Amino acid sequence: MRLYRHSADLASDAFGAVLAIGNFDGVHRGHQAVIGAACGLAMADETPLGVMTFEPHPREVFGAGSAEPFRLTPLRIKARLIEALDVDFLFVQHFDRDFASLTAHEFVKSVLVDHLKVRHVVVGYDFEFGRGREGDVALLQKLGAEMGFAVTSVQPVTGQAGLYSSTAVRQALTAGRPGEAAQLLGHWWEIEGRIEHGQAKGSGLGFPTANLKPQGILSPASGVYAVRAGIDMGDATRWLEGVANFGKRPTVTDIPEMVFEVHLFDFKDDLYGKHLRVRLIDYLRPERRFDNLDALKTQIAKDAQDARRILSSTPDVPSRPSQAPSPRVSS
Ligand code: RBF
Ligand code: MG
Repeated sequence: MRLYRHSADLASDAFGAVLAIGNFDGVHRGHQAVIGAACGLAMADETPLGVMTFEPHPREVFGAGSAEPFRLTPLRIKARLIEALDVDFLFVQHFDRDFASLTAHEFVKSVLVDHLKVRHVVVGYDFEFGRGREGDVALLQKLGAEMGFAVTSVQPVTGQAGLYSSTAVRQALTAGRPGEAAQLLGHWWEIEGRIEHGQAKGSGLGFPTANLKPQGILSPASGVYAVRAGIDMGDATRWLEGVANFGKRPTVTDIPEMVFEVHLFDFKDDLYGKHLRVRLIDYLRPERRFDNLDALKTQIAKDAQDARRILSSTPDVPSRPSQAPSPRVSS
């Protein structure tokens, strides 16, 4: 998959594509239905398959500073998930107030038609675009008819766990239900980052940890998780199992910022400076203040046992909701 960040860089391999457009935060099963519909059309037409997304997330531009981070997937993870859907190129449209001030008509004419020369655009049923979000699917269809490209919209996709939506995924994660989040997403939710120097206290407890501070993304429920962690080496990423605490470790020193402390089973090497991907598999318990370190140590040993047991019976890929619907598509 090629990644384009500036329309000036677009090469001929991106022209005339079937293009799926959206924020695709999380790349959940609903997003996968949109990109999957585009994939089917691109194969039938023997044209390239492209995805257009916006960075930063429009809500980060307009909600500036006020709200807690809500992002499920920073660009790096989003791009990795989109690449796995056999997409030929990802066009990352820089989203700022200038871009947001384009009218719906201007966006379609200058970006989709003049720069990308799109053949076919695929969007979700609730797609909105242009200044003040004035444009919707009906307007996109009208402009497509005028300017010579086809438009397909994908109807909402509902599974047993409800409508697939980024909001539902966020709610599951902040409530400590990572398994439900994974069912909605179609993949385990991951946080990632560079391993920071921790205090060596974890080793003293008998449970050395690799520490990472997720930045600019949603905070899941604080507490203890069964995890699978990948030492990021692209396709050769090495996956290990472990147990992690997300919190401020009140038993030891209350630290101001939440930190993810990951203890990997049967692993001794130093991970400092390495890039770690951490998949939240199951939630074990809330973080607590213990009377002494011995009590904490006993609890962590029990957490590790619980996590090993859960992980040994949890598949690598989250199970599909039992009533897997197929998306309705309309042109
Ligand atoms: N610290 C706490 O103060 N309360 C906890 O409930 C707690 N649970 C933890 C569970 C696990 C699996 C791990 C790896 C750590 C936990 N910690 C907890 C953090 C612990 O205090 C910390 O790893 C060491 O102090 C080293 O920084
Ligand atoms: Mg949506």
